[in-house]
Amino acid sequence: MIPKNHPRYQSLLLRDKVKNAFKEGYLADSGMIAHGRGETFDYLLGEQTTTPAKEAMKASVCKLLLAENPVLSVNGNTTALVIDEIIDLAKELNAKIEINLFYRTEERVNIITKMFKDRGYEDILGGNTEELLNIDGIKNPRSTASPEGIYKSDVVLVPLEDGDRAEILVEHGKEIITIDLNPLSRTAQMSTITIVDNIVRAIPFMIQTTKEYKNKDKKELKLIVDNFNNKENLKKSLNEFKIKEIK
Ligand code: PTJ
Repeated sequence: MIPKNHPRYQSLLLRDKVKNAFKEGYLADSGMIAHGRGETFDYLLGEQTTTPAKEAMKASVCKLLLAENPVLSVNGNTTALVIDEIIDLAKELNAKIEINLFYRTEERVNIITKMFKDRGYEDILGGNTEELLNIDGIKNPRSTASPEGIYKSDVVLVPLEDGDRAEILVEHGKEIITIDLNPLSRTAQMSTITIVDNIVRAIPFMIQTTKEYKNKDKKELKLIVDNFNNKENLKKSLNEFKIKEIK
């Protein structure tokens, strides 16, 4: 039991979620390492959502609202940290959710599928009973793609991963939005839009933004997307990392 007055209460709560997810069998062991890496970057950001991250999220929401077949890809860490919020975001955006694991095992996929279904979300894609296709070029189990989801998607949210999937999906004509606290990760560099923020703050912000934007004129959404430059925004995000002075 973490005392509420502990100075690192929020951070320890997230660690607990990650540890429990590992014990429950759906978070990869490497997922705990990934979480630790994320914590470090978040510490340096002051554990706050920055202005460039907000700009990236606004552009992302516009892109997802303008998409024909938007998909939110979920892995073990995303499920552990924000399963309820991802379901809310998918509903607000009218997007699909697909399970896509780097360390794919039947058992992990079954547990995550059940977690979504237990929350009343029946249409979860990427499960074990589905006939999955493969995205050429990705030489790992993460290449699976649901024919109704990532395979025919035009815009995909791919949070929390550092690898080659984003660039291969981009090569296949898809627009990729990532949430990654590390602005230097390969995924952050290769994505169409990079949100440098903690996923636990980012998804609620995106839900709120979707509610505000979803009745806007398409032209207005397109203008926000057109005025967004990911390279420039990534540079601004990198400048937000400050080593604080010791008092
Ligand atoms: O569930 P699986 O099998 O798909 O595996 C998932 C992990 C996360 C283990 C796998 O994709 C992996 O190994 O990821 P990496 O290469 O460690 O990349 C994870 C990225 O997410 C790193 O750049 C971290 O800084 C970042 N990250 C970690 N926690 C958060 C985060 N970004 C945003 N919010 C976080 N809470």
